[in-house]
Amino acid sequence: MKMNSQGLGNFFAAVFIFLPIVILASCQSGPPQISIQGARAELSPAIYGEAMVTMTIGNNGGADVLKGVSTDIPGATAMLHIMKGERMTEAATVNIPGGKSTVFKMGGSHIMIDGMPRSMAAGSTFTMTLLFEKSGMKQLRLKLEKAAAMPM
Ligand SMILES: [Cu+2]
Repeated sequence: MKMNSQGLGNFFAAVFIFLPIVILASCQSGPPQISIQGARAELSPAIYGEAMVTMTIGNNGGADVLKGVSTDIPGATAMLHIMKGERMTEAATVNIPGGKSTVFKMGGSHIMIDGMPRSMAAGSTFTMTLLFEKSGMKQLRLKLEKAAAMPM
């Protein structure tokens, strides 16, 4: 490939600008770099006033721990749930390892909201706060979705 001197200069400029970004993005130690994608709140098909929140928590930095969840819904309680065999059980914390994504989903770790008032229905919005040991608080604005399907 033939490059004039200006093209070569641009090439090196690009390398020096992007190299530090690439190094940061692939770093698995040091401070966590938390990003939350695809967060969804779905009403329970079975239990009134209950909803499940699912999402993917990406982390391009060092390990972190999700140690608490809360909402601004009056009277409601939010909690971390993990699966113990076939049953959901409350957990005090969920580890968020570095350099990978942690998926919160039905049948795995997820967030459960209980005791929502009648005013909260499909289409209602609320704020969910996630508290990380190292990354501090992250807030998400979520909309309640209808239950996907009735369980058998
Ligand atoms: Cu649950």
